[in-house]
Amino acid sequence: MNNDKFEILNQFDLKGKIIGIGHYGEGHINRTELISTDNGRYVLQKINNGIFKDLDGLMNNIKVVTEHLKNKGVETLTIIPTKSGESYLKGEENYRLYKFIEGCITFQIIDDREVFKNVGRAFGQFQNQLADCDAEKLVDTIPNFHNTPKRIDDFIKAVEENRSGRKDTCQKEIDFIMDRKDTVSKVTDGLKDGSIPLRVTHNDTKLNNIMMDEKTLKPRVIVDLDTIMGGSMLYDFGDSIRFGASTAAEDEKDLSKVSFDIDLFKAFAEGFCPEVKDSITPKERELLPYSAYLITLECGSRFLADYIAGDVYFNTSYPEQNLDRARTQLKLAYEMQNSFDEMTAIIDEILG
Ligand code: ADP
Ligand code: GN1
Ligand code: MG
Repeated sequence: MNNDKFEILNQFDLKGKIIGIGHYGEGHINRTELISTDNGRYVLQKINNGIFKDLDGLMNNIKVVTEHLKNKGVETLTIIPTKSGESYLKGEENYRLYKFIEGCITFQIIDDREVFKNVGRAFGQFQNQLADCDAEKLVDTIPNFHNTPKRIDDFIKAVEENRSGRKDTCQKEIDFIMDRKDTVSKVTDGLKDGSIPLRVTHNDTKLNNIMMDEKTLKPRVIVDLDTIMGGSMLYDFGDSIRFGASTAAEDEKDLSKVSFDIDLFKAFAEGFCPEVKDSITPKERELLPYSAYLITLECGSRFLADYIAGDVYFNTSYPEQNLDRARTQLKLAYEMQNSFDEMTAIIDEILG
């Protein structure tokens, strides 16, 4: 049954006899499998080459970043090379193998503010650990990844093309985004005028991309390094809030359960802000609350665009999942937009 997998695994420098292969994790992009052997566990990923166009560049980014982190004594992903010494297996399908990080769990949802504060601290520290990583060595694995005005243009195109024919089932959601299309350029403007520095950022800081120690529930390893590239600190802050400061799962169908939890926002900011207080610019600080709204609206528009395009980008497990995801994001964005003053007061309280 798994003969193909055995053939793939056989090409990696993997120790031990394979005793189990099973689907793993909740990622939306790659296909991830847990490989058990009689000599340790591994994670095999089919890298999504529809989305990532420059796999040599992408794997080189991961090598640069993981070596940078290891040199600082920071626990990170370990790439298991192929038998011929490559960082991934090239072909029509492309695979990579990581050591499995043992003793950890990830959360899809969180309600413990102490735990989330620690996540904020970990992402703030991650930012500092990468501050002296040379951005010139990194390629843009997805150009314009968080260029929100461009994302909105792409969304408008998807609506116009209406490839799935589903446009009429989500007119309310389309209108919500269209009403806000002129609110999305503050970060790209700041990057252009220099008030927001380009940093090496993770760009996909959702809660299930940070491995938490299963006993202490403290953050241990930040994973999913595919989108590490030049970006803004605000992307990382905003994306963490988008996913972690929600009271419900990203694809919750019952919107009455979904809301923006300002206490969780505060908890994350209490962890994150003190870590970056020496490097944050006034503009970045001013836009922390806005970044939560921006990245949430951006993500909502990406989910809705994908729903309308026929589920071609994000992994889905049922037909309406991208629409459900879009709806939670739009509700959160709405609530965040109404909480700017409260969020700003919290940031002021923390940073003085
Ligand atoms: P995707 O890009 O599809 O989100 P990820 O690289 O984030 O793929 O992997 C999916 C999930 O698998 C992660 O959210 C994490 O929970 C788990 N995971 C990834 N790498 C490892 C690893 N080396 N050890 C243990 N778990 C991992
Ligand atoms: C994807 O890869 P994953 O599942 O950690 C996506 C993010 C989105 C997120 C929404 C490369 O993250 O940008 O914010 O889904 N990653 C990519 O849950 O597009
Ligand atoms: Mg992931």
